Amino acid sequence: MIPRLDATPDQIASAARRVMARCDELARVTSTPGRIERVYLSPEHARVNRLAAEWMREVGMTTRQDAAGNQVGRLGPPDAPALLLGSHLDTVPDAGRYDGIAGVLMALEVVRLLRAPGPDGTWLSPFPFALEVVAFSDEEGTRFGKALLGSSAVAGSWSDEWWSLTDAEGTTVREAFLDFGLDPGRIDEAARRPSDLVGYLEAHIEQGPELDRRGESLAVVSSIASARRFQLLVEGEARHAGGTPYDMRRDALLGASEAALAVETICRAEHHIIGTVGQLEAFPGAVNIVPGEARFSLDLRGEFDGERDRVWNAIARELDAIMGRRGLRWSAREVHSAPAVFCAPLLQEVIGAGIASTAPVAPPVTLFSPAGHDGMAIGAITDVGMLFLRNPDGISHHPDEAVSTDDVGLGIRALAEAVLHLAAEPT
Ligand code: HGY
Ligand code: MN
Ligand code: MN
Repeated sequence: MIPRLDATPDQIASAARRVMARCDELARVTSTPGRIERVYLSPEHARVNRLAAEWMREVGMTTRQDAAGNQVGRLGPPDAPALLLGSHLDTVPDAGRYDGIAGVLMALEVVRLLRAPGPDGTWLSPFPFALEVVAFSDEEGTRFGKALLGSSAVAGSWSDEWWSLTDAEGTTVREAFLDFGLDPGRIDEAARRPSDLVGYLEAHIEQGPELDRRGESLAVVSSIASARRFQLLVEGEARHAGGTPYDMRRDALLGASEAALAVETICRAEHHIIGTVGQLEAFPGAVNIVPGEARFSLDLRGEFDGERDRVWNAIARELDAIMGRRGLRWSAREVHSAPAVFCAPLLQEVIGAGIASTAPVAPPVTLFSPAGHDGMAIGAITDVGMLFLRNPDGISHHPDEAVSTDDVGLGIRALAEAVLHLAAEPT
């Protein structure tokens, strides 16, 4: 017999209101007044870690900041394997206030609802496993370009190449670690062994329009898109904007622009393949000089790694053709790569059961996630499950990103019920 969550509607509503209020509080911790921006190993990262630690202790957890700057709370026997709950607290530039943040705070409310009273006012995990909440520190990769740095350290897949990555000011990851008070030499201490873990469950806003279009609040996630990110360089020849006839021009910006349109054309013809050029810059960047150089980014995702790579090869062939026609040269540097992660069937099942406990729609919606998540790294060491919350209009990575208090309440209940279903599993 699977125990049902013992929580009144008022308790759920109060938990949801607390999540929303704390999302607002964390939104005020930003490097850029008037916008939300919080990047890895920044003073803002340190401040939200302190707030998260305070809220973890408030529900009875012991807390630690790990060797990669992730904030971790734990409830339960010191030597038991842990079920990880959580998401990330870092943001993109000019971000919304729920991407990642809501998932960390909802995880804390689930712990508050599920914890069991221990001796002397302490709180315990009522399960044969411990409950941990992880606030990952760099899911977006905003500062150094490589995403999932925090969760990669937890997965034990940190690469020494990353120490020399630099931010816009030229600060390396190594220097940023030292500035933040972390010891690069101890990064391996952040790694968790598969035997330490029962699994990883993450609640996250959908960051797309599917649930809104279907009029549903929650969804099970089937898999998380694989990702590759590139920085591309196009080289032509800077020349006088007035005196240079078109037939003599090797305009790098036009080559890059044609390339960006080709990415859209090629990806639109595919299924579950998404390519985006989010950055484009011309050099030397004067109004009266034909751009001799252009740099642009490519964010390429796919449901399957092989499909994604096939499309990258098609894009590369088209870039050869475009630049050949224009007398330009191009090159690409890959700055991030992460495999697709398929959510574990058992975790999909318990999340589906959790959703069904909130509204007996049959069967719960299941969605592929074209958005990336920390589960892409954590999937290397344990099973991953994700719960999506409706994100009205699907707008995200934008200040208008939204989620309703009611849907947060349904998500908290669904996540808590999912944990109860998992705990009832014989294995
Ligand atoms: O880019 C993504 O999909 C995620 O929000 N980092
Ligand atoms: Mn994001
Ligand atoms: Mn996110």
